[in-house]
Amino acid sequence: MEKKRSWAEPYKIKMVEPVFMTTEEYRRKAIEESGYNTFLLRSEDVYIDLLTDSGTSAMSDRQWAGLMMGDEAYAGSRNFYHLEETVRECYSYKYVVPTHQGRGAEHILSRILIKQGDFIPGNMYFTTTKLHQELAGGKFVDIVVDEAHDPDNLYKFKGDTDLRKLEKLIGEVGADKIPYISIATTVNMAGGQPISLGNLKALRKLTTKHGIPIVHDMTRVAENAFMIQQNEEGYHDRSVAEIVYEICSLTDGSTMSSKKDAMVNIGGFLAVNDPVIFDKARNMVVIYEGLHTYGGLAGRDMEALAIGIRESLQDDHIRARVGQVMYLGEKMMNMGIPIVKPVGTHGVFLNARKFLPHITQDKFPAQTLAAEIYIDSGVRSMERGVVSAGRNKETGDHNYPNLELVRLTIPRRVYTQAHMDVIAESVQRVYERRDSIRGLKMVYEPEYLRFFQARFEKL
Ligand code: P61
Repeated sequence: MEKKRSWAEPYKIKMVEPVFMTTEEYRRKAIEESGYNTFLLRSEDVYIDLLTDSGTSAMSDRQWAGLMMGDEAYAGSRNFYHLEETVRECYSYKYVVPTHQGRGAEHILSRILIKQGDFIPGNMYFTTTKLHQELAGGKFVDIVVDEAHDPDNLYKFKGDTDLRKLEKLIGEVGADKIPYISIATTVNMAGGQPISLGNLKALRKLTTKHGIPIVHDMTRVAENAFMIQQNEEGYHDRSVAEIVYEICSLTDGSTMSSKKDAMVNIGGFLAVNDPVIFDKARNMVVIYEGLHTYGGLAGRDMEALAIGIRESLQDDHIRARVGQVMYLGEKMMNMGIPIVKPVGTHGVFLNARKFLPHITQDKFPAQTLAAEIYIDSGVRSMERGVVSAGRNKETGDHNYPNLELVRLTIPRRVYTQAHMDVIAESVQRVYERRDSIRGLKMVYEPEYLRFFQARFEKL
C-alpha cells in the first residue's frame, strides 16, 4: 500500500511581521473598552487576527514588484489595461469597471439594475450585497437550498440554489420584477460553502427561459472551483483556472471584492458582458469612485490585482490555501468542538448555538463567544449571527437566523500550521469553561451594518 504523502505550502517566507502576545488581564480590559465587539479592537492588541481574510492576505514578491510598476496617470493607466486583459482571459467577462472594493461594485450594479419594488433572489444573503439591494429599492429573497441553514448537514454543495424556490417566486411576482439573480461563489454566511456547476447550469437554463440575468459575486470563486474539482463528478481532471472560467461563462456579469481570492489589500470591480450596462456603469463610477480607468484604485493597486488574479488560480496555491482551513477544521472536529460542516473554504465557523446552548439568541451567543476567545488567547474572530443579520425592516425586531456562528477566518499565505494549533487549543480552552460564560446586551446600535460598530455590555 502506498504511504500517504504530506504536502506543504508552495512558497517560502521572505519577510515577516512580528505579532505580540498580551496578558489575559489586558485583553479583558481591551475587549470591555471595545464594547465586546472585535471590530472595535486595535489590531496591535490582537495576537492572531482571524477577523477576516479580506485585504489581509500576504502578497507575493511578484505582486510587490507590480506595485513598483504603477502607472499613476489619471486616465488610461497601463495597469488598467493589464487588469482588463486579465479579467477577460481568466474570468471571460468583456467589460471591467474598477472600484475601490466589492461594495463599490455592488452599489453601482444595484443602482443600475434594481427598481423600487423589485426582488433579487440569491443563494443566502450577504450583508453589504443585501443592503445595496435594499437601498436601491429591492428586496432580497433567499433561494439557497435548505441544507445551507443547517450547520450539521453534510451536503457538499450548500451554496446550491433551490430551483423550486426560484420558480415559486417567479410564479408569484413575475420575471419582470426580478432584475437578476445574485449568486455567490462561495457562500460566505453559510460558512464558505460552494455552489456546484451542475446546479449553476440548471439555474442558467431556468433563468434563460425567463429572460433573467445572473450576476455573480465572485469574491471567492477560485475556492469554489477547488471544491468543484475535489467533489463534483466529472471535474477531477480539470484545473481550477478552467473551472473558474466555466463558472463565469455561465453568468452575465459579476461583482468582485479582490481583497479575498486575488490577495490584494484593496480593490474590486464590476464586470459585465452587456455593452449597455457597461456604459451606464462606467458613467456612474465617475460619480462615486473615480474615473473609469481607475475607479478608486491607484495604478499600482490594479497591477498587484492583475498579478494576484493569476496567482489565485494556480492549483497548488489553492490546494494549500483550502488545505490549511481544512486542517484547522478537522482538528477542531477531533476535539469535539461544534463547527459548521462540511468545513468551508475561507475559515472555520463555530456553531455558537451548540457551543453555548444556555445563552438564548437575544443575548448574542456568537458575539459573546468571539469576545471570550479573544480574552483567552488574543485570537480575533467575527460574529456571524443575530447581530450580523440586523433587523426586519417591517417589524423592527431582530432577524433571528438559524446560523449563529463565530467565523475564524484564515488570511491567505499569512499564518503557519503552528498558528492553527494555537487557535484550536484556545477554542478548546473556552469550550471547557463554556458553562460559566454569560451573554451580552446591546447598548449601542448604528443604523446600517450594525455589527461593525455596535457596542455591548456583559449581563
Ligand atoms: C469579509 F463582516 N467580505 O468576509 P468589500 N461579497 C462577499 C464578501 O465576502 C464581501 C463583499 C461582498 C468581508 C468584509 C466584510 O459583513 C461584512 O470588498 C461574499 O468588503 O466591500 C466582503 O466586499 C464586500 C466583513 C464585509 C463583514 C461585510 O470579511
